[in-house]
Amino acid sequence: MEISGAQAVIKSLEAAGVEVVFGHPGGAILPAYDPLLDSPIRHVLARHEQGAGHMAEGYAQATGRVGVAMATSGPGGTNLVTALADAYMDSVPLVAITGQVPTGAVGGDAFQEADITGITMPVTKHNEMVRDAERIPAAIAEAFHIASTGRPGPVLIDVPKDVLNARCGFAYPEQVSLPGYKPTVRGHQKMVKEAAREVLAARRPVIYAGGGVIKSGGHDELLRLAELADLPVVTTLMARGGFPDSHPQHLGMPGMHGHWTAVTALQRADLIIALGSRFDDRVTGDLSAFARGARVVHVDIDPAEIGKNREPEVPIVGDCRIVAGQIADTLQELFDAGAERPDLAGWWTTLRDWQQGHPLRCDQQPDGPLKPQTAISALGHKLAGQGIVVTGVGQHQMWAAQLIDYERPRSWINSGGLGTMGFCVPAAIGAKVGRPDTPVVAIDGDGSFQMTLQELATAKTENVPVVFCVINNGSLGMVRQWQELFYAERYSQVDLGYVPDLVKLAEAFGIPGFRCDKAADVEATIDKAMAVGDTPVLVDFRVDVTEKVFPMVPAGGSNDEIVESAEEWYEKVAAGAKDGAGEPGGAASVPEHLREGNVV
Ligand SMILES: Cc1ncc(C[n+]2csc(CCOP(=O)(O)OP(=O)(O)O)c2C)c(N)n1
Repeated sequence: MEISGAQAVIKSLEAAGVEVVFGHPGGAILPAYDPLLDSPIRHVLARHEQGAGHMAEGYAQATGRVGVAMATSGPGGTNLVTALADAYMDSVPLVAITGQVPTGAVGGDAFQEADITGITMPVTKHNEMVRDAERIPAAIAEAFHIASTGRPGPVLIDVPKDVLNARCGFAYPEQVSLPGYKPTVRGHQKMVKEAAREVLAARRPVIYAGGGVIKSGGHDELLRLAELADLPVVTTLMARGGFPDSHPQHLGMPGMHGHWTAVTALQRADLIIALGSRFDDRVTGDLSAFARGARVVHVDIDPAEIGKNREPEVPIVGDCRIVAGQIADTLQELFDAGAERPDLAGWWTTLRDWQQGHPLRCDQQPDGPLKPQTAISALGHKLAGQGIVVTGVGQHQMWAAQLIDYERPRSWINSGGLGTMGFCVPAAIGAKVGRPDTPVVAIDGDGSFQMTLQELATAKTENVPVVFCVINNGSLGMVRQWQELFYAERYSQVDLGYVPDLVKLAEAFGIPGFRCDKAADVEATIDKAMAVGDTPVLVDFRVDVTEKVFPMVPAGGSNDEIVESAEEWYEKVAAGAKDGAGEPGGAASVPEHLREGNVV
């Protein structure tokens, strides 16, 4: 029986097991929106295609399944680009379906035409314009296969309107075979053996776990490997939750704003076992000064990552879950055969001393301005390792990564690679749609929030009960921090000026809104917001704009130069560099709506 190309699109999504599509309709994709009405697939109507894309990402990151976004041609497609780039950088499995102007009009600057396959070529794992309706099922099956296997990523399928309207047969392929696309998942046994030998020889080893651990579902294997040889573990921004924070072998997060001990342990290691991590500049700092004395075992499913930034002594191409398991098996065999366990007692003594001496600090005064760290830590305590935290980009993101304990994979969702402000609200909606029984707390900055806050209407319409918290400092806090520290407090375009009244805004969106500006009220406010449960809520935390994220490795600096507090910064890094500048965070630089007396 013949069906339309549009029906083939929807039937293919059904055959791929899709339960929800995040999208926004328009002319060229119109034919595909009609058969959606007859499909069991749920459609979530985002207010902006960027929102639809981030929702699909949040869904994918929370569930481990492929997220799906749908948009029309031209501006619909271009609005998706940021989310696609975001998914590409963070290896998020995504399939985007876009409408295109009719085949005959392609290339003619037709109304709402954009060369979306051209535009997205560098930010998708694969893309294709389907020119023949008969190919739709195979193209979509391939898209799901490519998005979800190997190193996951976004795939875009563009379908011209005449192809959507054409008649075709329908046969969804049971299996996809793509010659030339065969990700290597098992590590080479010789290299695995080498890796195990490196572990036996090391005296200061560290497992440097990255997002690949979560993507591969390799957290149990990581735990087994770490416990087998008593190895310390650090989890990157993308790997938070991939190893339980409460585990005694966990040292925290490395990186520019990482935990002091995690940063320094990597820096002083004699062996780094990199699992699904990519020696990102935010982790290495000055690459030439990074972990100079360390040998490196690098495990990654993407061969292009290996040796890209740091040449490893032991390169292993493969899936993190499988290779971590292989290394653990091999180590076990060596131990069973009488190999001596590495003596790490001295290393652990050093690490414990560092942990004692370098805790995270926050000097909340009971009657002083509410510190963002106080609000964020309290949210973490309330969640107690349960639930999912989603953030925007900025200081609040770093505090949420540092201060909240993540006990399980897929409990922390953020935009790590691209650093996309506006990610939080839609991604949190997508996460909650995917995991409706899990509490989802969105922790956003007031700048990031104002980029996609219109999606609160989507949350309300679709009844997605996320607790949206805005860490409201009236400022583009992270940029302000850089201007304070690197530009002698010359604040340029970081004061947001008028920030909408978020409680009234909540009211306008038909959801409850709460405000909190005192440390003493934080707990009660969170309790009230979390007790709501059946509808989205918005919490406005009015916080101290002068607070800065520490520890910090100065941009481009070596990880040896990690600084733990503003006092230390001004003493060491910026000594003498503050000529003529006012007091850090002086009253004049406090945004209008946060000045004393103006908090209502
Ligand atoms: C789309 C986008 N534009 C600009 C930036 C640069 N940027 C990084 S952090 C930041 C400020 C974020 O402010 P806010 O969301 O209020 O969070 P805060 O740092 O105050 O917690 C900016 C502008 C970005 N990451 N993304």
